[in-house]
Amino acid sequence: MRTFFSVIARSSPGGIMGTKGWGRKGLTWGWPGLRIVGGVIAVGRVGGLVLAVALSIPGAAQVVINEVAWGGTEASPYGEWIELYNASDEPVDVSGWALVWEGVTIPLGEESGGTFVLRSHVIEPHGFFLLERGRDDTVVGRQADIIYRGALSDRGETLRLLNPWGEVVSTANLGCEGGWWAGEAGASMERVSPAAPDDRFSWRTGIPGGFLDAAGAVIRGSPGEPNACWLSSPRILMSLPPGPLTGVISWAWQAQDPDTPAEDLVVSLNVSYDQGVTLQPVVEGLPASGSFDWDTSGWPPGEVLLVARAEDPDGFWGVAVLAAELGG
Ligand SMILES: [Ca+2]
Ligand SMILES: [Ca+2]
Repeated sequence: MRTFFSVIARSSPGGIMGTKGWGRKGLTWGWPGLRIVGGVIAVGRVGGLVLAVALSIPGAAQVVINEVAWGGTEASPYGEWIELYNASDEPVDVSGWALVWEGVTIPLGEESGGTFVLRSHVIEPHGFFLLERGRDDTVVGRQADIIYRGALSDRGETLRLLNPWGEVVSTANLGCEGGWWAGEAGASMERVSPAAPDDRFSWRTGIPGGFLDAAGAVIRGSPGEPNACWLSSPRILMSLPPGPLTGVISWAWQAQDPDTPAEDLVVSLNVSYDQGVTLQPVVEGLPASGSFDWDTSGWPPGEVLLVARAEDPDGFWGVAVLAAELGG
């Protein structure tokens, strides 16, 4: 059974837009007055505030770069691997597609360029596709769909998934200056949700999972499996009045978690004047849901990101983000 709920919110003034994902643990998302409708925008009204949640993953060919083990494995820094995920309800034939980054092209449907072993060119609905660099025992116990040549620099790369028309279907690490949004030597970079945008809030460092590397060490990551951060990270929605924010405003939020009781979640409300690079806390130590009367008069006016952040006791976290104008 699949259920839909918000994982990360990317917002427009006067509302929030969340994204849809799948869950294996039966979590359902609830917000009074909000109708969750797969594939469309659901709009509800909460205490007079307009709440909009974009739940759409465009139906066809929704394949994402879901995990990037740019730092290799414990066995070898060359033991890189990459995971794609088909978020749609249909199989996707990736013949003619390619995964590219600086100096590297990996065709997904033919043995050419960086691809020297091709075992599959169809990704099943809600299925995973694993690319291993160099050899199939980079990840032991999970057969690679593709074995490829090409290195990911520790100094950062932008990965792009291209369809047969050369259109960019998905990216990973776009906009990250001089490094990676997450991951480290021996640990992957996991997307927090297949539907999450590619930005600084959307990636987490992998944790030990169920697979071994070529030297028998546990891989920190989830090759060919749902991402650990997806299965464990809090989801949060928030709501603010529309228009420029002046005076005292009501900032409301609601967080849920796939595997942690709501009472164990801790929420903070934050402002960023630098596109999320740094967060300035407005208030911390909040419960999983509620509202806060925020006096904006003490904050410099300007374009900001408002970030509601929920964290569980294991350190998994999720955010809702709203681009807004502080009126001063
Ligand atoms: Ca994974
Ligand atoms: Ca959790």
